[in-house]
Formats: sequence, C-alpha cells, structure tokens
Amino acid sequence: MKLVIGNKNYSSWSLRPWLLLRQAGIEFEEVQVRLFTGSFAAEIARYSPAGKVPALVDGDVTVWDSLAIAEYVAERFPEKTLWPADRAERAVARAICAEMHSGFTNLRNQLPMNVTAVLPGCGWNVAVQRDVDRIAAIWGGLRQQHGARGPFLFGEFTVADAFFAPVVSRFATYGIHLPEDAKAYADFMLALPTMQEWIAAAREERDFLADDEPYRLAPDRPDAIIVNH
Ligand SMILES: N[C@@H](CCC(=O)N[C@@H](CS)C(=O)NCC(=O)O)C(=O)O
Repeated sequence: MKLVIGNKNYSSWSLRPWLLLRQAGIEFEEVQVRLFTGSFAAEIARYSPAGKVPALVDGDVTVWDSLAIAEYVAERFPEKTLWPADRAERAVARAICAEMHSGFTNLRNQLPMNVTAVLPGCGWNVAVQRDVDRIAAIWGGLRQQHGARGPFLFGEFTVADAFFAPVVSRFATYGIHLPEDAKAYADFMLALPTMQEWIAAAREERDFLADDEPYRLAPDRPDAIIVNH
C-alpha cells in the first residue's frame, strides 16, 4: 500500500491518513510529492485523478480524498476498529469528521497548518474564535463522555482523532487558548510519538510555500527554497 502525501509542514489533509495508518500500525510506503513545485501536477497525476494529495494506492485500487481514504482503510482492516464499535458512537464520530471535512472554514483560511512555525496571536478574529469554541466543545464533550475508557476522543484511537490532528497542530502554532479539557486533549495528541515523528520530518523540509506564509516574511532557514503558487 502506498500513501501519497504533500509537504509535512503544510499539508493538513495528508496528515490525517498518515496518522491513521501509523497509529493503527498498518504498513505502508510513503510517497511524498512537493506541493506547488513545477513537477507537482505531473507527479500527482501518476497517483490521483483529482490532482491533489493525499491519495492511497492499494494494488489496483486508488482512493483519493482524506475522508474516503479513512473509510477505505477502516473497511480494509476491520480488526483495527478504526471507527468506534458502538453504532451511536460511530455516528457521532462520522458526524464530527464530516463537520471537520466540510466546515471550520474561518479556522482553515486564517490559521493554515504550519507545523514548524510559532505564530501566537496571528490570524485570530471573532469568526475563528467561533470555530475554536465549537471544536473545544466537541473535544471537551467527548472527553467527558469517554475519558474513563482512554485518552482519545472515543477512548481508543479512531479516525476522529486523525481528523482533528491538523487542528491540534494549528492551535499549537497560533497559540490558541483552550479550556482545560480541550487543552489536555490537544497536549496529549501533540505528544504522541507519531505526531512527533511527523513534526520532526516537517522540520527537515526545505520548501517554504509563500502562499501559506502570510505572517512570516522570510524563511527562518537559510537553505529554504521559496515556492510561489
Ligand atoms: N478534500 C481533499 C483536499 C485535498 C487537498 O486540497 N490537498 C491539497 C494539499 S493539502 C493539494 O493537493 N493541493 C494541490 C492543488 O490543489 O494543486 C482531501 O480531504 O483529501
């Protein structure tokens, strides 16, 4: 199985299936395509008809879009129970993943994932705060309900944790203040060895995507390659 991803520093959509596979202990080959470079379109076209990362290639099956990939992986490895086993909990898990997938546009537009940046206070506005409040309510509510079963949103790790992982990173980058229960969840997720592995790899990247850097005027790495979209 091959997972095609973009830059670890920027590609929030790529982080979701990558974390899902790594947390579930599913072997895969990682193929990285550098976003917005001259060769991106040609390279990603080899793997995805949608022309975007992430994409999963499993033999003659190709799946694109992070939500479809999560569903495929969960079906392909039923023994990993990547969705909650309980039907009602599964419905909630799917609902919050869909909410994340199609919503929180203020947060997504204003606070782009930028794993290695430290930008406290940047990008914040009241519309972003509404998204933050909703996410904190989701995390806090689920932790209250399922905390006794384990540290993840539904106790055990599920697709829902993978889906909110990029938000955890954004909150860290932009120094977003969270209520205690939501902060405890975010801190726990950030400390996961798999998240740390992703972050460490992001630090090794040299591409600096100008469009994703509204708050850093110049790269803080002298070896950076500036990529303009
Ligand atoms: N809804 C898609 C979004 C994928 C997406 O927008 N990927 C971005 C990178 S994070 C991309 O490949 N952009 C390249 C382009 O649009 O040319 C998913 O969940 O996978």
